Amino acid sequence: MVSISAQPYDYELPSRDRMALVIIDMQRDFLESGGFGEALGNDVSQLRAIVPALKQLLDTFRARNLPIIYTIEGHRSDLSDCPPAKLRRGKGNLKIGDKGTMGRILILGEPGNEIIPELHPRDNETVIFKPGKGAFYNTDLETLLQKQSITHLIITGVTTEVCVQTTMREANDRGYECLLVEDATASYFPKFKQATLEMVRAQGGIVGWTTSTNNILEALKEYIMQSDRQKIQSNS
Ligand code: TIU
Repeated sequence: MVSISAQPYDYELPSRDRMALVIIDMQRDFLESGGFGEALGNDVSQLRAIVPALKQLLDTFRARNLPIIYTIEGHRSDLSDCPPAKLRRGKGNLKIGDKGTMGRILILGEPGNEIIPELHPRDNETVIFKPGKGAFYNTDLETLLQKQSITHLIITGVTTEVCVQTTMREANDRGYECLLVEDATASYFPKFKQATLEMVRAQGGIVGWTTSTNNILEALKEYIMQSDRQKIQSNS
């Protein structure tokens, strides 16, 4: 059994294909000027700090053919999947569906809705399009995870206290073992990120665990060596 050093205690990894890297909403809408994040009044530039850590995780999962799931927050062009309350929310000049410098704000298929180029999904990787903050609400994520027997989710992306935390709580209630990667998640409000990390791992990991990218990469090296050894033994 391989464990990742984590808080509030070590996170035990399951057998090889039962864990997935989940990359939440790393789309231009939240990271670039002219998108939804800026329309809500945020300084979007600060979210880019997590891109190198995310790239390292992505490269490692890709190199080992481990499952990767991306999410994108967005709505149909006729806004039929956007509750009026969500549409009304915010005080900026631009609302969901309005035309911005990257196309219509938070609309599926628009340039602003794409995942940033550094993390762009490959054709064989899963993308979940979600109308809400949580990745389970009105999506087929749960069906997909059950079909692949995935039980462990390594959770990353933006923003920590909104879509990331909502998704992690939804997953926790459904019985998934969730590990939030501290340096691969970001918020427009650093103090909200910090509070989220603390509340997730409080009370003996009431919502899950937190750790660093380095701890994951270290543990995965050991994990891959062990599973390669087992394969060699079972073939001999
Ligand atoms: N506004 C904000 O912090 N986040 C969102 O609206 N969506 C996500 O977190 N993806």
